[in-house]
Amino acid sequence: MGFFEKIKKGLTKTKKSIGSIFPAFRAVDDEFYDELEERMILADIGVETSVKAVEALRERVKAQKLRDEDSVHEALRDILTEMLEVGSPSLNLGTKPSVILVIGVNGVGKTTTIGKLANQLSVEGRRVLLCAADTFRAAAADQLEIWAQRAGVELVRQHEGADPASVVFDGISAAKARSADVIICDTAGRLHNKSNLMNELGKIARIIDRELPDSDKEVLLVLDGTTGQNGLLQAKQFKQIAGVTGIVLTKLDGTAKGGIVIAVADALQIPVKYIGVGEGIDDLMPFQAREFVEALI
Ligand SMILES: Nc1nc2c(ncn2[C@@H]2O[C@H](COP(=O)(O)OP(=O)(O)OP(=O)(O)O)[C@@H](O)[C@H]2O)c(=O)[nH]1
Ligand SMILES: [Mg+2]
Repeated sequence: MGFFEKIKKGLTKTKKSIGSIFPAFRAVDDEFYDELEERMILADIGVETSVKAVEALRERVKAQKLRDEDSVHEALRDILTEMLEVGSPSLNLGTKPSVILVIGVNGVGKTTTIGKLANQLSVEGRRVLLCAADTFRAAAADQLEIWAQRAGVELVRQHEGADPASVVFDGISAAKARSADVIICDTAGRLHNKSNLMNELGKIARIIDRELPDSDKEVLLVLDGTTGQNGLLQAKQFKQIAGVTGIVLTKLDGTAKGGIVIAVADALQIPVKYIGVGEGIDDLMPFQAREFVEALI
């Protein structure tokens, strides 16, 4: 199944609850704009971004004298696509090794995403090494190890409760010794409290910078697509401490309404790089803005 079909299938919840984001068309009047804005907010696009998009549409309709349904629909697609195109959607992994640090609150799908991503990169011919820097939960490294086996990639781990930064240090040393291409670090989503978590991530980021000053680095923030506007709040907090370079939005196969993708990209000006569309190893897709918008509206 291609990107478009997968997304279209996943976003049936939106279709069921609000029909289409694009209201029944009579004329482009205030009533139309109000209804459109309301539907966008219901689809999780968020108040701020919805207001902004509708404002942009008003201007474009006026400037280009658009009147018929098709051209207004098309203009809206263009505007939403532009809002999603806030940076490169692909990973910057030019150096050997390069690093991907994966962060996010607990349960959003970090470890699963790492498994899927490791598999994709490995299939592309890169030597991947996973680093189990979530030492908080007993089973976390075991779970990552299962994914490493599935994807056929290497893993570096320590005992439960070990210092996560020291696991990352080990991972980097191993990657250098074995000339791995990409190191992917899993991290804990929950520690005893939030400031602990943020301190820990800061420490890991500093170790990576110190040990690999010239390497390409990606910091991927994983967000659960079904948590709606709460995801936006999380993203704002993580952006402050970890210099996020890309978003992975998971669980778009389930009850997600999808609009959160646009809200996050627009509010944070961080590109969405991948979306998770299931629990299987192949259920991670590189994000395509235009096709996403077409499936959404
Ligand atoms: N349907 C669906 N489920 C997903 C997706 N991604 C992850 N999951 C499921 O979400 C649950 C949590 O995933 P994990 O990868 O363990 O999440 P995590 O962020 O590593 O969680 P912690 O390690 O506890 O912080 C698992 O049951 C996954 O199978 C997705 O794209 N779609
Ligand atoms: Mg995990």
